[in-house]
Amino acid sequence: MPQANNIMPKYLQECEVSQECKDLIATLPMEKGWLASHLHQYQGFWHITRQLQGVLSCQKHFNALNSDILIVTTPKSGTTWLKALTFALLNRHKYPKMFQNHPLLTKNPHFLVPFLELDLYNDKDLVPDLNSIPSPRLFSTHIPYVSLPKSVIDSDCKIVYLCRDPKDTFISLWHFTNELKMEGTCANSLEDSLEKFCNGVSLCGPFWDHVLGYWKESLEQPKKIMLMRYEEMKKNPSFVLKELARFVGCPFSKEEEDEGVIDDILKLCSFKNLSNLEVNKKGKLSSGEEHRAFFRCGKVGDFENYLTIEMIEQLDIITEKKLGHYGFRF
Ligand code: PAP
Repeated sequence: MPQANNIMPKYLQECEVSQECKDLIATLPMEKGWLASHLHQYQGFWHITRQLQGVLSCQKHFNALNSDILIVTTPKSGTTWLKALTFALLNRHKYPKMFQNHPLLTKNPHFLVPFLELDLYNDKDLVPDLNSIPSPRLFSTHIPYVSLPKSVIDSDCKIVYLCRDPKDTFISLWHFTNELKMEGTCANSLEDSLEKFCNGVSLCGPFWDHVLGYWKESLEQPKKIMLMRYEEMKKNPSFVLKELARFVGCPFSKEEEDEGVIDDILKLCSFKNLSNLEVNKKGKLSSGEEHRAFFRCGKVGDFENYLTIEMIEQLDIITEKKLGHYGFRF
């Protein structure tokens, strides 16, 4: 359901950007956005204005530490879920009673694991002081590999990358952007949106280039980058969670496994549990998006309910052409 009142939410308002960002925008290719009015193509990828400001700021100011963990995702690939899982995993000793006083019961995962470019570095004048955050610091981003801050590349921080079959990613994005439109404005048609998506013109698109950038690097640097697929997480969540725990340097002990800690984390972070919490049914992000918009159906293969055979073929052909050649398949 679109936003019901007529006060324009923050995510739809034009944000103030620095002079540097303004000057840059004047030189960049521009397209009409899915939701915000403009998308700007920077270093090969499309960003809304607010995000571009954040990317520039992060590139300039973010100082990654070796102990940092960075969740990187293509938008709508399960970011909210992975944030919840990683937060619960890292904080399991601090909050052993997962169903009593856990922060995930009262706070949305996006609040607990902020986006670098959209939350922490989104103010053109303010550079956040992140030094007091205890290690390991956990952040997230949608920034493509080529645009990551240099300190992320140069440090030993860990990157957990998540992507999802583009057919489901696309359908999720299409629903999400229509959901967030103001009441009374036209919805984006499936056909027009698909054309844009296939042409690479989507949030942090081209989708396939985003995946390829991290896929190649994950092969080169397996200790630094772990690549995950939404479909694998759905199919074998406990295996993936154990792999994730090992990768970020806090593997589950035999005792924890026997005590059911893995199952507890999965239950706490499940679609059913998170989407039914009061905070996720009623709350909003500071940028105005309603939390419930991040919990639609959480299924693999929902695209079959929306895409024609021709549309499916179109997306599959691009995927095979752009990623199959590099040995990557969903
Ligand atoms: P973001 O990239 O904008 O932060 P993201 O969390 O990746 O959003 O996208 C939401 C998708 O993850 C939704 O997919 P759908 O539209 O196909 O339903 C949402 O339902 C799904 N999702 C959110 N939480 C969970 C969860 N706990 N388990 C599985 N899927 C989830």
